[in-house]
Amino acid sequence: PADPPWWTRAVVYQVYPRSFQDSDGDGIGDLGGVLQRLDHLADLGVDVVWLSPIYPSPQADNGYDISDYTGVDPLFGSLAQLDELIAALHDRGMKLVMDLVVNHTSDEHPWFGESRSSPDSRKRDWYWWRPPREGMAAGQPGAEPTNWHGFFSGSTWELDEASGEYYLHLFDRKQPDLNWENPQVRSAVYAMMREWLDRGVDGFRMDVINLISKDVGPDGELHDGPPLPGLPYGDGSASYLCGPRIHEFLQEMHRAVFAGHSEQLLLVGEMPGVTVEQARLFTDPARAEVDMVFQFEHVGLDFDETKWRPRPLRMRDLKTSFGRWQAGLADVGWNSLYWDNHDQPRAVSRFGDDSPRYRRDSATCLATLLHLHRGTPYVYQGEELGMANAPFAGIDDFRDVESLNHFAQAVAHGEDPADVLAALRRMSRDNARTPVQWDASEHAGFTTGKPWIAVNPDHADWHAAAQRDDQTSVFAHHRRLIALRHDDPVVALGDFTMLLPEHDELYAFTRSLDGATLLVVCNLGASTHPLGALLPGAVGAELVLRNLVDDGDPGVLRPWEARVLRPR
Ligand code: ISL
Repeated sequence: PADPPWWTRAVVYQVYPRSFQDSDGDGIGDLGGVLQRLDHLADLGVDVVWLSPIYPSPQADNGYDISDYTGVDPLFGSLAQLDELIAALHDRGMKLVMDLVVNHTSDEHPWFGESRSSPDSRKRDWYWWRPPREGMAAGQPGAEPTNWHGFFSGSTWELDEASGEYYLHLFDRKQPDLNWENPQVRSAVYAMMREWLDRGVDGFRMDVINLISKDVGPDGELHDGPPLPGLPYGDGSASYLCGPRIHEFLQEMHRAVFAGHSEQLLLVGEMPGVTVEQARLFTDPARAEVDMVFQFEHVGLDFDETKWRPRPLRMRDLKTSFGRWQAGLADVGWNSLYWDNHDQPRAVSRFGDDSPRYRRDSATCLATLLHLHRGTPYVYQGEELGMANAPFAGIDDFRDVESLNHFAQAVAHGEDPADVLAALRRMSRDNARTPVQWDASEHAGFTTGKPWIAVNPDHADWHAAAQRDDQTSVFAHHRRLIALRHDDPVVALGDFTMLLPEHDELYAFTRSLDGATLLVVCNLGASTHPLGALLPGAVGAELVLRNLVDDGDPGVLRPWEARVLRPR
């Protein structure tokens, strides 16, 4: 049989450039900063860097609102520096994956400017323009073409006074949705992607790529969704999550952009709401769509209807979910594995225990659990240091459009501001966006200026400089996990079997390949558990890797202890 793809052995590191390293003192991270920190990535041993958007952008959504797909925003540096970064990574044997944001552009993209200029514009149909609801006047409350609630609160429709028509924006009003039904839009996107590949980039992380196909009727009809409790909007997701032409579009993209060299590339689709069944289709190599997807099930287990209604995670839910994804993509397709990214609160605070006593142990326990699954692990900047959620004092400390809009909308609808703030503290994306903590100095070594969002005060104790040469650090543990995946084909390719599915604190599984087996046992809690009775094979087994600093009693699993074992 053919060799397994290179990315089955790879670990990806996500750089969110705005918060990684500033090189020019303006308080915002940039490409010069990434270039200064390549040793950190090489030290960690990652194979791929995924770079969040650096393209020209009004920064309404920190660069996920792109006004020019072909350049670099001066805020982040220059195209020459990007070329330098590609070359420097390649020199060190690493690859660079760019963010591809093509569900929408910025409203300041020339395509949208032309589209908005007149209903007769040649690019009018490049976006979703619709008249007010039948019998209603433009601008009247409820006159929006559909009742959809946007990802960032409010309606998904914005009125353009000049034409009296609305345009669709699933995210911010400054992020109008491109109309993928229009073949000119698709060829323009594919041409742009080919240019980046010609420049040397090694693949794409495709932003909300399962939202590009909308369920539109033959006469352009779009449909209302079921009402949302307490809001004057409905849930439109049935009209845009994995819409009717999504597979057709991705296959067309693959033929137009990747055909002939896809083996060297990494293609990962970010797909909110994707199911295992759909993911099998997206990642089946025979269908030539993407290599893997980011699914959202496990990061939706700790809240009720919306992320702003958090509740504790139940261990059984986590096992059922991960177990189903491991099984569902066992014979076909491939998983991507993540706890953290720039949209999620910090894992050690969310699923671990960030109290001084257990922060190191729970961060390394969670990492062990994740990296030992079958799939490609993604490490988000700072995760390798055990970075935690930030102590935001009030609404003025937040920067993210999603958080700010939600606060305004919830308070306007009568929620208690203190409750809304409490939810933001737990779930806001800004938790992941505080600057990377490089050292103990005033701004954590991130900038010599004033950081665009406050540095977490815990950087005095939690920073890279202290961890790099400390074999017991969260950083050193990540380095060992990454090396283990590189060295042991069982970690990369072994079959996954969940053990103890009902247990409330222990998460255990085996990985097996060609007669070799690894047994992974993780204690996701603060009590001690005897292993002998639960997993007899664990007691006499050879220790491959552990997260706690000393061996301990092989028959007992201590709080937040994780062990990778080779049964004899
Ligand atoms: O962050 C989320 C959880 O509330 C999602 O709603 C998130 O907006 C969604 O996962 C899509 O994310 C991607 O597209 C957005 C951008 O804001 C995110 O940063 C990006 O990762 C729009 O481009």
